Amino acid sequence: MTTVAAVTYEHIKTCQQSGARLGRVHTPHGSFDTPAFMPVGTQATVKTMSPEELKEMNAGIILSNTYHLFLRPGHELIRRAGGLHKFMNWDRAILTDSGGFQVFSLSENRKISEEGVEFRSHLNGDKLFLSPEKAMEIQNALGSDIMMAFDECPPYPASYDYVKQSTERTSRWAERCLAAHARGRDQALFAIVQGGMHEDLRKQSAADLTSMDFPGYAIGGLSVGEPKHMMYEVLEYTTPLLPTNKPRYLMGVGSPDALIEGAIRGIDMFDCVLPTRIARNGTCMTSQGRLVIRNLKHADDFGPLDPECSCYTCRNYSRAYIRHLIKAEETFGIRLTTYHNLHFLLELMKQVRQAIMDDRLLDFRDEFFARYGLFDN
Ligand code: PRF
Ligand code: ZN
Repeated sequence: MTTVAAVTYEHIKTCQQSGARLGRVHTPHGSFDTPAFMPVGTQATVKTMSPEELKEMNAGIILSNTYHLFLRPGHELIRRAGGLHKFMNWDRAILTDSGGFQVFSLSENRKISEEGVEFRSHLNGDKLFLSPEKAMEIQNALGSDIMMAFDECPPYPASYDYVKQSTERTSRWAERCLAAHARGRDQALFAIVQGGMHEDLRKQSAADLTSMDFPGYAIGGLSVGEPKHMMYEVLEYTTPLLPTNKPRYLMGVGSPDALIEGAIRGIDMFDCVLPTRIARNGTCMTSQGRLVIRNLKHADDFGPLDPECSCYTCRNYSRAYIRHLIKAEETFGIRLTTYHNLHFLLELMKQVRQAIMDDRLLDFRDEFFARYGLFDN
């Protein structure tokens, strides 16, 4: 009898100029091309977008959150609904984060021990507990195609000793996740490499986790306040420690410059709330850089957000109209900016994949930055 892994990585080619990887990830809910960007649907919805709209812009996978769905509406309810795909009417791939990051960034009075994390709900103050076993139980109930191991993302800065203890615990937690994972046939469990900004700890973390043979590996603990050059440096020595025949996922990174720099360093998957979050205050990503639609200069501009964009928003609506909607706090305004920003990043990843295919990703980066600008986020 042969067991077929739930999620597999098909390598298509390596960029001769940069070492970036062009590939395809296969899941029980379809395949997606890599490097890929995953829109974030924290509460079982990508804020203001319907699944039909996400498909129209060619999203092949979205991310959702164990932490939020555990608190509300509860994973047992979603299990009864037939799983997260059915609950939210999304039939393409879903990756769920484990809660190991959100519990540290959102909850109060958290107490971390070898067993897990005790915390108070940011919604109603209830005392709750998450552990490797609980995170697996929740994600098994949600039925995501890719589940993430329960980890700790150490803050930045943190002492070497703290990061070392934390990273070793994350390895022990990964072992427990593997043991607790009950749906190996149709759900893949990815491990998360930690180790802060320390090369030896990243090496140890990658060695611990690769010896357990997960079907995919994430790099966590980056984009937590460190300077960008430091993140690129850590990626430079961490990505080569990961297996070449499995997907590599850089967690919580999604600014246009970091997507390109990450792909150059061998990353296959990314997620970030950035495009959807900034859209809701009227900031748009365009081929010429950031556009703040509230600015007075757009008040009587009847051209599109981005003259080079072919999205639904840019084909049909003007800057003047979108500015009016955003200022009037009309929901349709943030739907239009959200659609455009997601389309922009999904299209950027398509261009990145084409540049890998053509062995010119470094040239593409230089051309992109010359027009977009180098500013952060
Ligand atoms: N761990 C988990 N989720 C995450 C991170 C992490 O380190 C990050 C760090 N940028 C974002 N999301 N589980
Ligand atoms: Zn557009």
